Amino acid sequence: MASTARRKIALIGAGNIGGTMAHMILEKDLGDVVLFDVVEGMPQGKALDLMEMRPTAHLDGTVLGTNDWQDCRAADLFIITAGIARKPGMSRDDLIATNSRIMTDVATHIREVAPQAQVIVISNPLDAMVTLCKNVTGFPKERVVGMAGALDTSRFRHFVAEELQVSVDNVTAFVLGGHGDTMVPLPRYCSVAGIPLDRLMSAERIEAIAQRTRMAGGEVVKLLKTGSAFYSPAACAVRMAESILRDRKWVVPCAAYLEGEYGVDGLYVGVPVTLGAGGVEKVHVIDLDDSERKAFQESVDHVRELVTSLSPA
Ligand code: TXD
Repeated sequence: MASTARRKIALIGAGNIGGTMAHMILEKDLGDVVLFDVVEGMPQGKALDLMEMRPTAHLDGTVLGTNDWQDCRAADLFIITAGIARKPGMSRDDLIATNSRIMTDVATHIREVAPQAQVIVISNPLDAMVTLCKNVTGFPKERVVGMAGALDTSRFRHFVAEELQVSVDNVTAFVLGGHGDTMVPLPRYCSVAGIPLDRLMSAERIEAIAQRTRMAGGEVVKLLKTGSAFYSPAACAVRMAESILRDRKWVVPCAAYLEGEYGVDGLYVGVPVTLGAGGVEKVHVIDLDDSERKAFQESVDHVRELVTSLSPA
């Protein structure tokens, strides 16, 4: 990726998250956006609306809405939300059959139009979709990463900040494992301005917040009724994109392909990684106590089961 040229960012899926990311990318001026969807007119309409916002918002970047894969040619970064989202009563895993077909189609096109690209996958069930994307593109593990832990962490931080009435900026948190109800919030690694969380909150309150975090996606789905969360997932993916495109080297919990780290081999699992120009530049391995290791293992087992159930592409 040349450092002087404007970056080309292709958003595959122009629905709730895709459209919101286009807006956020323009505001941050991370590059020029291609907003792709299979629905005719919708990405073009959103792109036109965003382009007409630019004079008033003083923005220079461009957004192109399209149904043509050729417009995504040589993009530096793809962010994939293509697929269907949850409705009340559905689990993320219920989406697997439909979204596997869509992901196979999308990844095949990416391989063809931009073989050097970086890819961030958002579509659910996340751990299975990011695996499929890596398998179909054949891209190295550094260049295909999944967004989930960033969102789970953001939710945990919000709940802690709200309860303690402190700035969200002061709260750090870690959530490991798969993006599902088996995710593993790690309160032991959470702090408020450096103060360990257990000095500020009872064990019962911490566990209640960890549990709310596990179910937080469903809480939003239940309220919205017609789809799932989109502002917070969009912000998390755009932060990951910024770390990659601007080589910020932020440490972010992401679904990364493990080859021995945490005792896991050949599987995408949520772990803290350094994100930079090289994509996933480092997987950080942290100590887990017995109960954390047990919960992590259960989450890994669930991800493995889900990935094994993927029909051959
Ligand atoms: O943390 C996370 N990873 C997530 C994931 C958090 C929240 C939501 N998450 C998942 O993201 C959710 O379960 C969905 O699987 C995706 C996208 O969620 P979004 O809310 O943006 O869904 P929409 O609004 O339904 O948008 C999906 C778009 C829609 O416009 C379809 O027409 C399009 O995907 N679509 C396609 N685009 C391109 N190519 C193909 N083949 C295609 N098929 C559908």
